[in-house]
Amino acid sequence: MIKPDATGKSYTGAIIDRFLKAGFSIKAMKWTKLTKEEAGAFYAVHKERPFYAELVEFMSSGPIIAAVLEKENAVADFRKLIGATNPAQAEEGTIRKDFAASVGENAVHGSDSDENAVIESNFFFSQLERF
Ligand code: 3AN
Repeated sequence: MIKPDATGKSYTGAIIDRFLKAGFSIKAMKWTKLTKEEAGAFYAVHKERPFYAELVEFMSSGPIIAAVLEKENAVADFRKLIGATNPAQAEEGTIRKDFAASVGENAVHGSDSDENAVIESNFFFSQLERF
């Protein structure tokens, strides 16, 4: 997902370019906006964390881009490409280093496992919308 901070600053094209240059292929993509309920459901695993309310508020504050990306070793390679959750700790050349402002508003989300990638893909896309 490209998050509302990044869509709001018009970083969308530059970030998608990073995905493609890193060898990911796009299997599905949509520009949409989450309601609070949808953002809450997407991040339900973080329900007990102190930042959950702030996260739900932020993720429903503006448009996002949801995408299904394909590559060998996609989960690990995507996390390398986006960098650490906190952009202050992200390596040079990573998306979060270059486009993120803070740990809460950190430009992109990446699935943390193949299992969650399937769950998160199904959250956003029907079978008709991907190939
Ligand atoms: P990642 O997105 O790198 O997998 P997670 O799963 O630890 O990071 O956190 C999920 C999301 O919650 C992050 N993308 C970030 O936007 C938000 N988040 C994590 N830690 C904090 C925090 N300390 N304060 C505010 N938001 C946070």
